[in-house]
Amino acid sequence: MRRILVTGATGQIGSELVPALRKKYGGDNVIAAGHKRKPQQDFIQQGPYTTLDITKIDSLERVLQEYQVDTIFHLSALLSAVAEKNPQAAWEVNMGGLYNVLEISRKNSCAVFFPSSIGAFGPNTPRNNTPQDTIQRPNTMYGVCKVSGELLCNYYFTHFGVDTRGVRYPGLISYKTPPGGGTTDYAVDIFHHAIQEKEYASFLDQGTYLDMMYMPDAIRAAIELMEADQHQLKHRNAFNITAMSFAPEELAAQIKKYIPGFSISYQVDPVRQAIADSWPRHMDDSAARNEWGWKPAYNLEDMTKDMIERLSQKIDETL
Ligand code: AKB
Repeated sequence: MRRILVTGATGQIGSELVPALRKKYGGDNVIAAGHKRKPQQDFIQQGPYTTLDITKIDSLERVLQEYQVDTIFHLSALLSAVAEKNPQAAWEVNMGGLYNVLEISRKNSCAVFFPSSIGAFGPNTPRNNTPQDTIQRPNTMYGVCKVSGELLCNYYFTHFGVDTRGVRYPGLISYKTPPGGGTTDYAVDIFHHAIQEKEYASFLDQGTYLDMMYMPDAIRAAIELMEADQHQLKHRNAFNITAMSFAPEELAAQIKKYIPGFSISYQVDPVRQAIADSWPRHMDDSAARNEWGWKPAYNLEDMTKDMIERLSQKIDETL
């Protein structure tokens, strides 16, 4: 039986990971920890909720002791575009927070899930079919934190036996939470604008291919990796995983099938475009497929259909 702490529980991944973990392991066994963002009602109704400042190790220690945690899904982080605006804060939260989680896990024998990202790669990395093991020289603070985080997690596994595991997430698409300061967020933003205004000005240019994934696959990946037989894992931090790769105009064409009057234009943001241009276009995720059976369920067509149905319903409910 696991007792799980999810940090960053009110964020993009946490909002959907917490309910999925509670369904699998029981509501009382999953402690959702947020910081500033107000929790949704179900977080409070369906299991324990607490506030936590991840940069303060005492705060983490208190939660661990109170709930007798043995597994941490550590999701608190500033995303790429926000991190570029405030690199000092990004280092403090993204690296300082991870260091605290690993130290506490070393002392309390906890397993740790750490989400890395396509941001852990840089302009010198092969952009097509990006290998699992390849050059990683990111030029963003977000990427520096992600690649350092991967190395630190591996260090805690090899030196202290902490059961650390992670994936390199591509851009994640979901209807539950609004976009939160990432470079791949155009692929979420576009759906909100398409449904409400029938037009969207993309901050990434035509032809900008990036790996993407629908949130149900991302949630399943985290849970399946943490459940995988450790003897099958040759890698740990972190596995390339992807579900689809597309450019803004290809996503727009899919959306047009459901919203025929929709149109896309381009108002390129140079900061986010430069970040996107330093990331892979399409990763090779065969290590994840071979070592723990990773397989995405949603492609571009399935994801677009589901997003439009569910987001339209959500928007209707709030009107
Ligand atoms: C971002 O765009 O910052 C994130 C990521 C790819 O890690 N969605």
